Amino acid sequence: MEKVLAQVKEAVIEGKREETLRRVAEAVEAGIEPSLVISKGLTEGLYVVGDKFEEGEYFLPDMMLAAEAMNGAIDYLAPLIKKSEQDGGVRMVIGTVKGDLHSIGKDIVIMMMKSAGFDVIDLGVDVSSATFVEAVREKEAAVLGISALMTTTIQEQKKVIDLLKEKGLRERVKVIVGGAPLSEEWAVKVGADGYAPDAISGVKKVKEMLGL
Ligand code: B12
Repeated sequence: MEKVLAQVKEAVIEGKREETLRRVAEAVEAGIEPSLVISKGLTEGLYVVGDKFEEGEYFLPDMMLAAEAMNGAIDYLAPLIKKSEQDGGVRMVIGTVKGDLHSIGKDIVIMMMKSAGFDVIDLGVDVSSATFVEAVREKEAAVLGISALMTTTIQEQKKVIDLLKEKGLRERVKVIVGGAPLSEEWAVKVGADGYAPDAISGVKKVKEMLGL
């Protein structure tokens, strides 16, 4: 199992879409849980790509190739993630903040929330505070998820929460924030109800916040 996951990770680092898909299929055939293929193979690969980019070894096109490889694999894995009906009906609105185009982490959170039975509305990326708040109101969401991947965009999470307060909607919805640069302290600072470092703990956290 270690070996095949390492091969998945390596294929993402190299930005090889076909190779990534082939390795992911091998992992699934070997009986490895799709969620583990995502967290221990694909995601770890992307984190290495991020480090290489930061160190100047990789450039934007390398990061784009890796992201494409990851997205192809996610499309393949999504239908394999089992659906559970237990929490059916609880509505969540989620998006990535304004100025931020990173979608992969958010999409994995959506996949896991859906597999746990939540009804998820995806607002996409580069979402303004006004759009988040309007969606919470219009969709009568019980949960709002706000993703931000850059130190230059995480402040937007506070703007969304402040606007919820201003519009008198803050008490109606539980807010969870996520994204690689965040921490528990950050979540408290921006006034969220919770934070989770990854999609699986995100599902747990949301259930806990709702008392499910
Ligand atoms: C892939 C990638 C891209 C892709 C994105 C493709 C896409 N469709 O998403 C592309 C190539 C487009 C891209 C562009 C850029 N990127 Co980029 N990118 C990355 C990279 C390598 C991986 C991100 C990723 O997908 N990770 C995998 C997923 C699974 O992990 P995740 O996003 O962290 O999500 C998990 C958790 O955080 C959590 N989570 C996430 N959201 C939420 C929400 C909720 C509610 C919850 C509960 C949990 C949760 O759960 C997820 C699943 O477990 C990161 C490196 C890194 N360390 O993050 C850089 C990184 C984020 N990018 C960076 C930069 C600088 C850029 C660019 C500015 C580059 C440029 N010069 O143009 C642009 C910005 C574009 C923009 N305006 O947004 C920097 C940001 C630095 C900073 N200031 O903080 C990073 C950190 C790379 C680096 N080390 O320098 N990028």
